[in-house]
Amino acid sequence: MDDAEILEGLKQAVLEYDAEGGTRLVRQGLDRGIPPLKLIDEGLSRGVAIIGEKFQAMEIFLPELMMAAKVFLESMKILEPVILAAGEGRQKRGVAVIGTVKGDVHSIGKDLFGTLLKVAGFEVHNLGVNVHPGKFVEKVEETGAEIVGLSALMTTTMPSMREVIEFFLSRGTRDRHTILIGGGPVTEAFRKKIEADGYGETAQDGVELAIQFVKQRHAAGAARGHTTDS
Ligand code: B12
Repeated sequence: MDDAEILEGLKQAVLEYDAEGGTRLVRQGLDRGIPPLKLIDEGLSRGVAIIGEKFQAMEIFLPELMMAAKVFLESMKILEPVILAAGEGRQKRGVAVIGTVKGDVHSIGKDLFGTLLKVAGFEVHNLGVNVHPGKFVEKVEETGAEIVGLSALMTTTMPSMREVIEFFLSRGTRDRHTILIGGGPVTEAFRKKIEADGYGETAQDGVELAIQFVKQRHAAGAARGHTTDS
């Protein structure tokens, strides 16, 4: 099997709800040296995108959606440690609190974002799914996180992202944190509308934004320190 066949096979494994076949192909792909993110983006994710369309067209229903998710989740059990190994020994870059917003139980993209943040050197506090806005504020205050990552996969739960921002505003701490948002239906226009700091189309885009924002904050902090000293 060549690389293209493995990637196509992964897509098919999701479409056929074949978790065993999926994990076998993931192992084969890793053995061949295919990067884990390529297995996700060009294999598994292509499958779930089609599953989403079929679900919307009512060709399949919730049980199938769950079985397709299982193929992804089982594959991630193998891929996550491999991805994390790439970040071992990296210098700590900052602290992040992430979660899927209230009313939404989709976890896969958010967890991938968390894994990639760890690889980049962030200490990550993953609050899970269906997270009440107050929980984000609580955890951020407890950990001193600079980055807050919010995920929403449904148009109906996107407004919960604004609620989180409002919780920070009501605490008077909005400016101390960088709020990043992402997930299927989220867009840059929506980011502007709710006044979040950054939108990542992919988890990797989000990590790059997080790195950039932390650098800017540190640079601004250093500049302020310099002004006070002189
Ligand atoms: C798998 C799946 C499920 C699984 C989730 C399992 C799990 N543990 O996550 C299960 C079966 C539980 C599920 C349930 C439901 N689902 Co569903 N689900 C999906 C599906 C097929 C794939 C989602 C996925 O995991 N994709 C793969 C990951 C990797 O992609 P991703 O999450 O988008 O993440 C990427 C980026 O968005 C980004 N990202 C994600 N989060 C963040 C955060 C930050 C900060 C950043 C920077 C980036 C980032 O990074 C990732 C890539 O690098 C989607 C279809 C779709 N096209 O999205 C429907 C979909 C999201 N589901 C849908 C629906 C309707 C439901 C249900 C309501 C169904 C029902 N009748 O019960 C329930 C929801 C219940 C609830 N209250 O939440 C609809 C939502 C429609 C809408 N209103 O907008 C979709 C779009 C399907 C459809 N086309 O109709 N679902």
